[in-house]
Amino acid sequence: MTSLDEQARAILRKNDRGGYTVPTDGLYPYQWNWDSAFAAWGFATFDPPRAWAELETLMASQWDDGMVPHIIFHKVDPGYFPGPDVWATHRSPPTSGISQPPVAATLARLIWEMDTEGGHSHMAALFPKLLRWHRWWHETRCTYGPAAITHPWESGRDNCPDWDIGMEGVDGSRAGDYTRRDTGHVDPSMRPRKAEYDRYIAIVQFGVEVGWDQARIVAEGPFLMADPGITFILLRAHEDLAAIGRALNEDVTEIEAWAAQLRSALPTIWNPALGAYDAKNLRTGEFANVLGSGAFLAYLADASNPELEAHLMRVWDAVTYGIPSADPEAEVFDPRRYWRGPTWPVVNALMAIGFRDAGRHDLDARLRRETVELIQKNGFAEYFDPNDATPCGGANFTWTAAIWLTWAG
Ligand code: 2M8
Repeated sequence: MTSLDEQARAILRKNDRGGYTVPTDGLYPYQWNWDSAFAAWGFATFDPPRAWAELETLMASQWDDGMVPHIIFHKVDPGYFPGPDVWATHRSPPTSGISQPPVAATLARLIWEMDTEGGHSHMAALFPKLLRWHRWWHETRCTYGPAAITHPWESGRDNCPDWDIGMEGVDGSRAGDYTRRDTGHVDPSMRPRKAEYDRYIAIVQFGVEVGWDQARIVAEGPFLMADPGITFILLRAHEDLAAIGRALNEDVTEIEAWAAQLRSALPTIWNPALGAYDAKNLRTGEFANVLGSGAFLAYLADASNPELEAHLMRVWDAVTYGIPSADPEAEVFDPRRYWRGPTWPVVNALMAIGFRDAGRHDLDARLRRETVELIQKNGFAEYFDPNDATPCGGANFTWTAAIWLTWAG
């Protein structure tokens, strides 16, 4: 075990709040959905029971309609905004009212492979919950074909340029006065701008106004965009859930049908003008015309092609470290501003799962080498400048530690 392995384990232990892990101390004091699934994967390398507990705590906050919320506010902490009072979902424990990228089934399958015997009963208990969550995605978010998001936060890639055209239609002036907390923890120039935050809050307020009625949010809400990233993550997760179900002798016909339907919708998010998968404003039918890391998650769902790969190599060669979250040759590229350019070790790890499964060991080896270099040079940061490796956002980050233990290190 190297000292970086030890540091990574220590980060997971330190961010463990008992049954759930926070993304990082201070900036993110609650349980986040996809961060938690990555934390579980990391724990599985040295403490499998703790890995299962993480997933169980996450799924315990599932809503009656099947949704698994993006934040669970176990213990109120004034260090984060917007807190449970703003979301007003009236759940116990309080939660947000949107979801996040459904990586849990994919990572649960990997965790089960690492803990086959000990994990059997845990996997059997989690399966029906994951099934209900996937049904929720299929029924409420895939009505247009690809997976739709109702808030940029739902994508996990909050302020990436993909959402700019959808955000133009959101009236941020409704947000009123509020105090951000994120900019007190980290350099504000690395965070979304105020104009974006006003709109984030305005979309939350709409959810509160309609009592978090998901059908109304999809039909009438201020923001609705097709997300290539979630589409590929969900497609892959459907396939992993079906594999889990088959191993448990469950009937998986329904899951296979969801996967087939989602795969058949992929041509609707292929933008011929861009030569790549693209986000689409579902209110107007307009493409974002933005190349981002969501498109490259196609590898995770075995949905890449030579045209997309040419773009991948172009954007990757344009930076020094890892795959950037936005196209470095586009005007909007901003190498340190959160999801508008930086490279995210956690997204690199997801892409690498796809590279490996496709037998693309060349791509996996390069991505791994560059991600290792970032962490060796500058620690377990939330994300990095892809040009000069500057560590950005929060330090001692759970998912960066987790992907070190499972993939990079
Ligand atoms: C970021 O998102 C939250 C809102 O959900 C925020 O900025 O306050 C994103 O990077 C998201 O993908 C991540 O899950 C979360 C916690 O790490 O932080």
